[in-house]
Amino acid sequence: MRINVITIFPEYLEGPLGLSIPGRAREAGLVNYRLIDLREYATDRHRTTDDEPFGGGGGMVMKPEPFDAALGALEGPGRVVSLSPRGCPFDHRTAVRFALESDLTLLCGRYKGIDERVTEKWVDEEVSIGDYVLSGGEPAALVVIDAVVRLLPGALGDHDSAASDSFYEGLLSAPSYTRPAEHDGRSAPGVLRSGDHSRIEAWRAWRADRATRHRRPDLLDLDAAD
Ligand code: 6GU
Repeated sequence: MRINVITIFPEYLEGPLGLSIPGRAREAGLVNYRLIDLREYATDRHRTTDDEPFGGGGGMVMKPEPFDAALGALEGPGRVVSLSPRGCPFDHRTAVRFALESDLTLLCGRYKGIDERVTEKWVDEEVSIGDYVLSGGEPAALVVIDAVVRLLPGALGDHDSAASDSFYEGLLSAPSYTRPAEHDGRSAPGVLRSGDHSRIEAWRAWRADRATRHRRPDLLDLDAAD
C-alpha cells in the first residue's frame, strides 16, 4: 500500500511513522509513506499556502493552487481523503475500507480549512477523528495511518491481535491483565489463569458487553440498526 500525505509540516509525521507498527510495516515492505511538503507547490516567493477567507471572519483558508499542483503531480493518488473537523466520523469500518485501497492520499488542512474547490475537484471523502478542533489535520493523519496500517496482513506480530481489539466485533474489548498474578493487593481474575479457553472466552464476552453497555451504549444501538 502507498500512503501519500500532503501537509505543510512533513516533519510532524516523519518521526512517528518510523516507530512502532507503522514503522515496522514500512520496514516489512507492507506500506510506503510519501510525505509531500505543500510549500514546495506554492508559486510565490514567500511560498504562501494560506489566505484570508472570502466573506471575512477569523482564521485563514488554505489556498487552492498549491493543493491542485501537489495532487496533479501524484501519478495515482488513489482514494483522496481530507482531514477536517467537518468530516464524517472516522471509525473502525472506515479504517478497514481504507486498508483495502492500494493508494491513499491524505490532505492535512490547517486554520479554517482548505478552499472548497479543492475538495470538490479531488476529495473522495472528508473524515474527522472526533468532536473537537485540532490546529491541523496532521495528528489526525497519524491516527488514520496507524489505524489503517495495523490492519494490513502481516503488520501485527504474533502477540498483537487485531481480532481482540476494541471495535473489531463492534464492542469495546474486555480488560487485560499480565504477570504478576497478584499486584498491590489485587489479583488478576482466576478464570484468565485457569487454562479453560471456553470459560476465558465467556468471561471476555461478558466483560466486553458490560464495558460497552456502561461506556458506549451507542455502539449497541448502532449494531441493532445495521
Ligand atoms: Cl481530521 N482535523 C482537524 N483540524 N480537527 C479535527 C479533526 C481533523 N478531527 C477532529 N478535529
